[in-house]
Order: sequence, then C-alpha cells, then structure tokens
Amino acid sequence: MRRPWLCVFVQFGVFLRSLAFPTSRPSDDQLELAERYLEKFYNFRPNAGRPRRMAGVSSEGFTAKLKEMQHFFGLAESGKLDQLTLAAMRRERCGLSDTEQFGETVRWTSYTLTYRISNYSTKMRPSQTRRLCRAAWRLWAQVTPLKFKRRTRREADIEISFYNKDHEDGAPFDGKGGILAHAFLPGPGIGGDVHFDDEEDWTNNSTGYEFFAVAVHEFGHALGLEHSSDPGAVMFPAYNFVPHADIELSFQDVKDVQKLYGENSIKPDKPPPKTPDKCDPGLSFDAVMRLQQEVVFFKDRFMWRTHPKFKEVGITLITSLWSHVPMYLDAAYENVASRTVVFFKGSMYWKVKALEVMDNYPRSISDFGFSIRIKSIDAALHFHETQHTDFFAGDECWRYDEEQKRMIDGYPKMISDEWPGVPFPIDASVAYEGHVHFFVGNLQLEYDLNLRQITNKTSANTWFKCGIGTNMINYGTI
Ligand code: 0D3
Ligand code: CA
Ligand code: ZN
Ligand code: ZN
Repeated sequence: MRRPWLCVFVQFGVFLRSLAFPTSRPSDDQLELAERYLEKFYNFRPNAGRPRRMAGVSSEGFTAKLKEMQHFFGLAESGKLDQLTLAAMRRERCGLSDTEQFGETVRWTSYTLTYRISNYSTKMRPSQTRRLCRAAWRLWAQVTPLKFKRRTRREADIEISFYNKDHEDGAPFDGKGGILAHAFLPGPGIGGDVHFDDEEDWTNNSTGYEFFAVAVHEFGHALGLEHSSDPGAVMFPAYNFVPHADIELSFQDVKDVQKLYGENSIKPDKPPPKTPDKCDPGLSFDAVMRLQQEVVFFKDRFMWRTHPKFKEVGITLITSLWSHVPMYLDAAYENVASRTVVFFKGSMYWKVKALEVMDNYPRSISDFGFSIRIKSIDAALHFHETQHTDFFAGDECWRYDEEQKRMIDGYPKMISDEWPGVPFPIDASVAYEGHVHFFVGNLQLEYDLNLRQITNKTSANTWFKCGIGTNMINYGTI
C-alpha cells in the first residue's frame, strides 16, 4: 500500500494535552522534540550509545544547550523543559527538516482530473467546502494545463474525505492539532486521495486552521509534489499561514508543479512571490536588529538570524517566531534592559515580550513623541549602554530616551549633522560591537562612532557569508 504524506516528526497531540495538564516531568515526546530542536539549532549532540529517547535527559550538554536557547528567547534560564520553552520550540518546528523523503516523482498522465467530495466535515457547510475546494484546485490550474472537475456519483481520480482517528489506511489521525490532513501520491485506487482530520477546528478564526490553506497544500501532494524547504512555499511541511492573509502559490510551488505538468498557456498578470535569496547581490533589508547575541535581518515575510554559533544563516518566516508581528516591517530593535522587542510598520508599533505581542498593541508611534507629520519611520538604532534609541525618518533623526520615555530636547536633527556622511533615506540600522551599520539598498555602510564617519562599504548581505563571486556588486558612489 502506498504511504500517505505524513509529517511524523513531532507529536503535537501529546504536546497539546501536556499544555492543558502540565506535569512536572516532560514526556518522552517532549524530550524528543527538545532534543531534535537543540540538535538542529544549537549543535547539541546526544550521548552516543544511549537510546535516543533517553539521551540528554541528565546530560549536562542538554541543560547547557537548553539554557542557551532559553536565553535567546528571553525565557527564564532554568535549564528545564517548561511550557514556555516547549512553546518556543514548537513555533520553530518549521525549521525542522522533514523526515519523510520519498524521492520518487509520480504524476498524473491525464490533464483533466476528477475529484469527489465523498463526505463532509461536521465543522463546515457542504456549500462552503465545495467552494473552498474549487478555489484551491483553481490555484494549481492557473499555473498548469490541468483542469479539475467535480464528480458527485461516479468514482473520481481524487477522493476527498474527512475522517477521525483510525480510518484504515495505516495512518490514523491524531485528534485536534498535530497532523491536519494527508494525501496520497498520484496513482490508481487510493492514489491521489486526500483525507482531512475532522477533529480540526476547520474555521477561519484565529484558533482553527484554514481549510483553504490546508486544501491547497494537500492538493499539491495529490498532484505529486513533495514538501519544500522554502518557508515561503505552500508546500512547506508545517502550517505557517497568517490568519486572513491571501494564500497564494509561491514561485517555488509554481516551479515545482510546472516541472511535472508544464505551464498554462495564459500567463499570470503578476509573477508568484519569490522567497528572497540571501546571496542575491541586489538584496536589501526592511529592518535589522540586534537580538541578544544575534543580528536579525528582516525582508518581506522573512527573517535571517545570524548567531555566532550557527554555521549557516537560516531563513524563517517572521511569524514562525512572533506569530502576531506584521510582515514588511519598517524598523525593529530590542530594548535590552526591558527585554522587549519593538517592531514598526507605518504609523503603528508592536511591543513583544517572551515571544508574545503585549496587551494593547499595536499602538500609534505618536507615543514616542514624534510630530504628527511623521507617518512612518525608516530605521531604529538602539544603544543599550546609554538607553537611547535613534529613529530615522527621511532626512531627520530623532533621539529617544528609553528611561525617561521621551524624545531628547533638540531633536529632530538633520541626519547630515548628526550622522555625517550617511545618505538618506536609509532602510535599516543596527549597532554591533562598537560600530553602527547602516543599510541603504544593497549596501552596508559601517560608521565609526569616534571618527564620526563611514569607514567601510560592503554589500548589504556581507553577514550571510555568501561565496566569492556570488555577491559581486558595484560599490560605486551613492
Ligand atoms: C501537516 O498536518 C501537513 C499539512 C499541512 C502542512 C502545511 C500547510 C498546510 C497543511 C501534513 S501533509 N503538518 C503538521 C502541521 O502543520 C505538522 N500541524 C499544525 C501545527 O501547526 N501544529
Ligand atoms: Ca490532527
Ligand atoms: Zn487517511
Ligand atoms: Zn504535507
């Protein structure tokens, strides 16, 4: 029998139950989640020879790595697997490699495919289910020569059903949360069939999962697509959609499905969104901030985290770490003293503590004391030694006193007076190890605070350690 596409790496059901009834000892599944997480992100190596589930339980390495992780997330450095720590790991699960690797490419040979909704969910009206399925197939049909037709009586290529727990295909569902659905690769019989877990809250509110998003993903599997490592792709292995956001196929999804079926003769009016490439010589940033030992770079829906201990700079969705922080940011900084992170977009700002947006946010940036003509800011630059934050807006610089919670007298000043040689408007700025780094387009300008001048110009993505030749740019005058 064919195996469905399962995402087996984390037992969310067990995890969710443990949240409701916290126990003092973590379960085997929680330990396994933590171990895998620390292996992947903190270079943790469990003691060789001991059984996997037991490894690391009492080893010092595990506790030390766990503390390192807790420090980064601004959690109590207990070295214990408490609920907040597990929640933070769970958010990052998207970075976990998908353990299921089939490798085989299978596709339908017919370009007109039929589907049948063999039963309906108890959570959604049949008409709504039909409408959402039609819309989900349309996304794939728009970029390929494929056509999808719904059948009501005769057997179809693709059977769509809702099931609870065991439904006799060797892959029982796990109740609310965890696995949301699965699908079989193209083929006869059960091949191409899609099963949804009917215990999910299939609604469009923020607690449930959007049926439409899951359907687009599962239909991708039913067409023969594997999981994608691109966090911007619909075929990314973990659900990471922002509530109410428009769901669309990414550049990678389109490329993958067109490899199997070719293009649609009608070209789309706008190209699918591309996940930014860290080695693109034209790469620019929306915002850059220091976060404990890391420097975090923001672009569109994504961020890169450079940690001195990580060998590679990885890309993730902003929402995989901070679920209610907006994308396409203007500026961001960490207030080290209060352990809060502040994000700016347009006229609003969001304050985040221990990964959660604090109550009553977002709020208006007028709180900081900007004049009414400042509709948005370009960049924020925090100095934790002096508790000052400089905000850049057009050709102006505003200096804010974090202790007094007000703008310092005499500001705004012209950037050309306060930061001589720095062009405007800037995209982003960050202070790191005694230097200030300004980002303007695909350039990074290093500013010496003592000399009060720019001392170095490099490409904006210098931090990403891209190979020589991949980021050759013209450093001409700006
Ligand atoms: C799944 O259930 C996928 C389905 C999926 C994945 C990404 C986008 C839409 C649908 C099985 S093929 N993944 C699990 C998941 O994301 C790991 N569960 C929800 C959660 O966040 N806990
Ligand atoms: Ca489930
Ligand atoms: Zn099934
Ligand atoms: Zn999947």
